[in-house]
Amino acid sequence: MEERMTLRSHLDRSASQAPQGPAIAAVIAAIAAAAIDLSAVIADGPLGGITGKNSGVNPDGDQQKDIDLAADAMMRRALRACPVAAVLSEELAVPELLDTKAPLCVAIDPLDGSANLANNISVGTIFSIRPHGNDVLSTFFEPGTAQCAAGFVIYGPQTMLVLALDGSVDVFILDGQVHEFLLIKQGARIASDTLEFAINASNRRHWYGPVRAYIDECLAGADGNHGADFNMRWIGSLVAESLRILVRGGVFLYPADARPGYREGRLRLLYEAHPMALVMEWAGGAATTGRRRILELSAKSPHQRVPLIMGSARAVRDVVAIHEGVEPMFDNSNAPLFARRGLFL
Ligand code: FBP
Repeated sequence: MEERMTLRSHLDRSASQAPQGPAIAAVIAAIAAAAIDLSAVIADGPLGGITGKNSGVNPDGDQQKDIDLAADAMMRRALRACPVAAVLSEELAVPELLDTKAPLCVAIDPLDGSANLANNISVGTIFSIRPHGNDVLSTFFEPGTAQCAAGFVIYGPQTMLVLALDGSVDVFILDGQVHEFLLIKQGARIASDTLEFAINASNRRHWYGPVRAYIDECLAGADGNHGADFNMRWIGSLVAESLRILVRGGVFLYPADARPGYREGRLRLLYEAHPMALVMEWAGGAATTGRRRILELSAKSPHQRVPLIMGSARAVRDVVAIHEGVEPMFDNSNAPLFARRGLFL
């Protein structure tokens, strides 16, 4: 079998280029090592003592499970040994200060979508790395364009790492025999056209006009302005939706809606939307609130929520056009239902 590049050698190569390259590489390597351990804990599930029971409430009011707390402890322990000034975790009210002279700050969702584990559905770790600015808090409050690297690990049928670094999105798979991530796709590109959308349609009655109009057009399919039928997916796991978009295109929407607590959407800017937006853009896709590019947004509080619409560039452009009151182009009627590619092609 052809020899694949390890994450370590990939990082060694890219580290030589960026000014903070070695520090960034150290952080990614530490997150990857913790993810390998976490993937074993997740795979063992109840056999390893994970009950899936609620253990408390996080600073944002979400239920925490024992596995959320275990994942948080593993990731933060790994980051303490890195050149990191502060880490903001979904499970912490405020960033944890580490070595305040260190060059990087990290925002992390240690285990996104843990409610899915009861059904054996893929979950993930999402991370965002940025250079340490004047002080810790203002670093986290810089726009998403300040990120120097980001990505996510998906714990599914295979454990994979999707890494946005040096302007490229690369995908690695965990080789469980040797406990290493191996490169399987360099320079992943998202199909610009798509006939697949993902949204939690049970919230339709709460959506605002533009999102409803866009989804109604998708549902009208061949009878509507698109002139082609759409397919729909909703996994309820951000990492799984994001990987699917990378592999075969698509558009994902978690918009703001009229429910109490959802007026700014559901997903968190610093450790969900910003890192996913970097992955999307560097892979040729796009990410918006519907009105503003996600990467241009700055958080005003650590756990700020944001509407997130991301994926294939032309689909995102159409959603933005509807928000702006402009007639969308819907010129994707020749798009294949799924882009004819996979990670290995
Ligand atoms: P947590 O951050 O609370 O784990 O939730 C995030 C998430 O699971 C995303 O992965 C997913 O896109 C979304 O919630 C699903 O939300 P809903 O249940 O409202 O469809």
